[in-house]
Amino acid sequence: MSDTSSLRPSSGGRLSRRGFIAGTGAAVVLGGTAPARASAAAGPIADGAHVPVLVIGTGYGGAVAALRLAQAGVDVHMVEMGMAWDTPGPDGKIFCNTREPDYRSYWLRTRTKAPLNYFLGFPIDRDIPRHTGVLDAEEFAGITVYQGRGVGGGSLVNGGMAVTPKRENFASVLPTVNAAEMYDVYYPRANAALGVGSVDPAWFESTPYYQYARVGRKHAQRSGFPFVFVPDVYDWDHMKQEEAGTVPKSALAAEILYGNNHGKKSLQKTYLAQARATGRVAISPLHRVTSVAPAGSGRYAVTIEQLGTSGAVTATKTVTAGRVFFAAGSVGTSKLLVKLKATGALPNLNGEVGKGWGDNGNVMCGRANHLWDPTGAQQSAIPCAGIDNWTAGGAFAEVAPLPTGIETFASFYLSITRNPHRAEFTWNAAAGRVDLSWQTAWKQPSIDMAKTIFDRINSKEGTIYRTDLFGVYKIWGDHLTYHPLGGAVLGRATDNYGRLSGHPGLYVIDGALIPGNTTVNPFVTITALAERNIERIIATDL
Ligand code: FAE
Repeated sequence: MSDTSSLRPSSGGRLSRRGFIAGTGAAVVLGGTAPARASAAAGPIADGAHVPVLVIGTGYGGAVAALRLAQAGVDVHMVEMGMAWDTPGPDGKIFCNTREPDYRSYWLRTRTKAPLNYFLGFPIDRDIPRHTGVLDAEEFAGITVYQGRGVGGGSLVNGGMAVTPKRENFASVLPTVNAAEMYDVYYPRANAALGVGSVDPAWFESTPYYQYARVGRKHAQRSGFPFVFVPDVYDWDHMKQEEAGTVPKSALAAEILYGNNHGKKSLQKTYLAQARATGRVAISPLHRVTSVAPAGSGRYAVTIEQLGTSGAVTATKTVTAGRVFFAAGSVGTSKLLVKLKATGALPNLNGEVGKGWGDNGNVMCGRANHLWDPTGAQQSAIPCAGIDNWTAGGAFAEVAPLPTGIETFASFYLSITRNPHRAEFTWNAAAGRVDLSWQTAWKQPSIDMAKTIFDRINSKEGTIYRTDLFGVYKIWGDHLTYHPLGGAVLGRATDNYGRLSGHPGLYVIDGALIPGNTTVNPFVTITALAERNIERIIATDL
């Protein structure tokens, strides 16, 4: 895929549909992979075990590392703090939907913490049983960071928007990485393995489920903004069948934030399915890494807590590994590294660890449409389009769904902006935790950039901002991010391929490598960068 093919200009007319690799379960196993091996198929990791490679986390970076290492003949054990998400609950479903959050929704909370937490000015959060649910709303002093918990990481809860940044923006993100290699080799590799595809433009025009996006397009275009279709890893044929009623509804039944039961090609169906099929990759869910320290002979001792579904620690294990890949996500990896450096477990990490963290400029808002511009009671939970004002105003706005099941007359947007602020993780010895220096006021540049789009649209349409979605008379969702990035930045905390300085055999391979912004939704870039780095590491280190 070229850089320009990820975002397709929308004229509202017919555009050819992009093909994608169907990526479900065993059907996508690469030819020539090894037969299942008993060693990797065994259960959770045992206390005292030694593994050649241990991967912390099962999101994008971890999944790429595990698959490519296994294909190179290396046995890998993945340790994941969240659940496996392979067993249906009492209602026959693995995940709950956004309208009825239950015990499966949140990571160890007794009350939901919905990103959009008010409606018509009233709070909508509700009590839930404490459980190792799929979405973590992790609270720091100035920001709530939403993350996926479970085998598949963020791929379990995200919108699946699979965006390759414009090539001219890439150098501003990762200047030390050869862009030609990324766009010729690693982005195409990542997009293929993730199963990225795009909505059928003809169906887009006709289905009631994307009326909200068509209204978003009309308003964007009338104000002169480029409106673009955005690829996604959802199985678009499945979505059409959902509308036809021939398969169970999933995207069309408000399944997104707390998991998707059918059409989304999460990592469980793509990279991780391929990795498992090699027979060389084992995964221990409900296992949380708390320490990594040198153990002599080039090995590392890894301390792991086994968790019950109430969050209680049921066992503590120590294993050794020849190499350890930190793939716990930007926040998870940064917190571990900062703690391990400060407490002396990994004393040789350099002073860049914990630095360079950003929120990808996320800010949310809604607009109140006129009564003659309804956005639809039926809305697909999977977004498929956005407004591109990156060059002129520093904002790319995803036209987001609001799948409440009733007509809201609201247009809802998640903007990604060029926010210049970067925060740092630090060890708080007194409290025994890692803090993050982000301040809520640092969202102001993001708000200003988002306003370059929405002030103009409101002025043109004669509309106003919604003030009832994030509090009482509050316009901006400026308290959160879905896109944590940085904390162990490539070329600073690590070398140019993710090798941590000072401790040979330790690597970072997730969103922590990216310095705070990707200019678009981040997981394709995280995946492509992981593909690049692991190829080099396999060639030179193993
Ligand atoms: P990630 O996927 O977060 O995986 C890290 C894994 O490590 C998780 O499974 C953790 O549970 C696990 N872990 C953490 N600490 C430990 C520990 N100590 N021990 C063991 N396991 C641990 O990392 N991005 C897009 O590109 N498009 C979208 O449409 C999009 N929508 C999003 C919507 C929501 C609601 C959210 C929350 C995120 C969204 N994202 C989206 C962001 C995307 O999911 C995120 O950038 C990636 O998942 C980050 O990938 P990593 O591999 O860095």
